[in-house]
Amino acid sequence: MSRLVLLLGDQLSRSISALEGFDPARDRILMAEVASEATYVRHHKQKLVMVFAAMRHFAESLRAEGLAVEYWRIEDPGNPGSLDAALRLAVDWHRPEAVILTEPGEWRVLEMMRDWAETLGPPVEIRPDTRFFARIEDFARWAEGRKTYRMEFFYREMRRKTGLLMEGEQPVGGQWNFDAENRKSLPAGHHLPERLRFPPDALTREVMAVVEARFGGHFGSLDGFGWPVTRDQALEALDHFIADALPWFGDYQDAMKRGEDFVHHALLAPALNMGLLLPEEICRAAERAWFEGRAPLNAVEGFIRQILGWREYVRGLYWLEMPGYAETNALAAHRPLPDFYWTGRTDLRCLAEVVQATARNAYAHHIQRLMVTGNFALLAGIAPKAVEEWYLLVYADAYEWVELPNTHGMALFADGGLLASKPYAASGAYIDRMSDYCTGCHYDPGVKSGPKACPFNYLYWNFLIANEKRLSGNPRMAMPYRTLAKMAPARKAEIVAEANAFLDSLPAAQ
Ligand code: FAD
Ligand code: DLZ
Ligand code: SF4
Repeated sequence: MSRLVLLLGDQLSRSISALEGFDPARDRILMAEVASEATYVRHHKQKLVMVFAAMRHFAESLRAEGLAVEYWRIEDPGNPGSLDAALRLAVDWHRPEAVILTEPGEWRVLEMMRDWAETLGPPVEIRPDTRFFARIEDFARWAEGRKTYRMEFFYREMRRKTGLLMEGEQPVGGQWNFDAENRKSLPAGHHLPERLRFPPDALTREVMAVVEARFGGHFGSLDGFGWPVTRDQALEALDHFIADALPWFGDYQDAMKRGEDFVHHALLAPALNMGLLLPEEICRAAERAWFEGRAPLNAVEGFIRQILGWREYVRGLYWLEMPGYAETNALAAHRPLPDFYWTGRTDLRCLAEVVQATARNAYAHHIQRLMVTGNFALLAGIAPKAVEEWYLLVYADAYEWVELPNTHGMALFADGGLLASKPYAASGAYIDRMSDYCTGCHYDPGVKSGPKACPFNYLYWNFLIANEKRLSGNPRMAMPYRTLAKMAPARKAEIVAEANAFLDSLPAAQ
């Protein structure tokens, strides 16, 4: 039987389920760079280069193994323009007896696949994506009967299931979670590691030229592009992280510093989400570093929790709750996205730093995403759809299964608390404590009102006032609401007026 296997741009793993049982004598692989995937949101130019260059390198490696790969480059004359058109064309040409797919990372693509199953002609087999620790059904089983889902409990199940950092039934070190040790700000003079960048080879340079020519108006810059685009590079990036950054990952996980875009973060999510690395090999490498005394437990546990816990948890939640999940707007947030999310031009220094770093690298680390751009969007009441489009578009690691729960649930609380037990809302004091952004900012994090007041301060209290009915019953919000209750009505009115004047003065994105 001859089969046609479609591999998507984030399915670049040799062990992908769609390639199981592949018969080189009869079967064929289809890969297609298409405008519809490049523009359904106008991805950062570095993400486009990363995806297309990695797809081309992966196709080369499959061909080197002797597998038949039909490949559409984006600039090829007659490029079909969409995955749907590419697949229908290939089915017409080759008349395969079956089409084999691995389930995708986005609901909209799953719908496309389900349509193919009904309308394409040959039987279509959609296989589970076995690259994750938990199957979609495993998460659904865990979630069944629970009113809310909490990552910490899911994570413990995953530790037990995988044996990662376990001694029999007990967590190593006697604790599941060492987060209390992981909230340090960067001390002056702390040495940060030089990060590995991969100078683009000829193939990647060719892709860069094509992307600049065709998608030059997309967000971000290609200068200094250095993301891994092959498995070998991704493995090198993993080794480098484990040796040079992991030991301090825990301590400074939440720290932010001007001009330091990466701190001790892994920078592995783009390669991981495309399939160049597998989550299991990353976690085992980190675990080994602890066993061999090369990294402390607070760092290794904290890091493994991000992948074994958060990454698996948000995926499970996405597939359990979609498509309705994307439609909720629990805090009735409707403001447009301010223009500075695209330009980085704002006198709020923290936001300028993070947006400019995002344009430079297609990357910002978790606390920058959550507590700077995310926190601002939450406090300012920006419409979830606009914020979600921004996050899906600007980061090299963004695919909806992971971007949406993080943005909709964690940053914006738009799911009403399904993912997080309380909104991650914070005033300027948090940003001041965790970064050096406030030094030299036009505003002062210690000032509460007036022209020098940090906008995060009055936006924070305005957020609590605006959402009092929705949030004051949340036990984890009891403390700020007790403080608010003691506030004089005139002071509250002043906060609301100041916040609205500030928000109304922000130019909306075009
Ligand atoms: P590190 O901080 O070094 O963490 C190690 C790994 O853990 C990451 O590579 C990633 O695979 C995993 N991880 C860490 N936190 C999370 C998390 N909250 N959810 C899922 N995986 C996690 N991550 C994405 O992969 N794609 C996204 O589109 C994305 N969008 C986000 C949007 C918002 C608003 C927020 C707050 C977070 C988002 N994250 C996203 C999670 C996290 O910020 C990134 O995974 C991380 O910054 C990637 O950089 P790193 O590889 O250096 O990660
Ligand atoms: C992200 C992306 C981009 C930019 N381009 C392509 C492409 O041209 N062809 C392709 O097969 N995949 C691409 N991808 C990845 C898909 O968008 C991804 O498979 C879906 O978002 C599902 O996760
Ligand atoms: Fe951001 Fe406020 Fe600090 Fe300025 S003072 S950097 S706006 S937190």
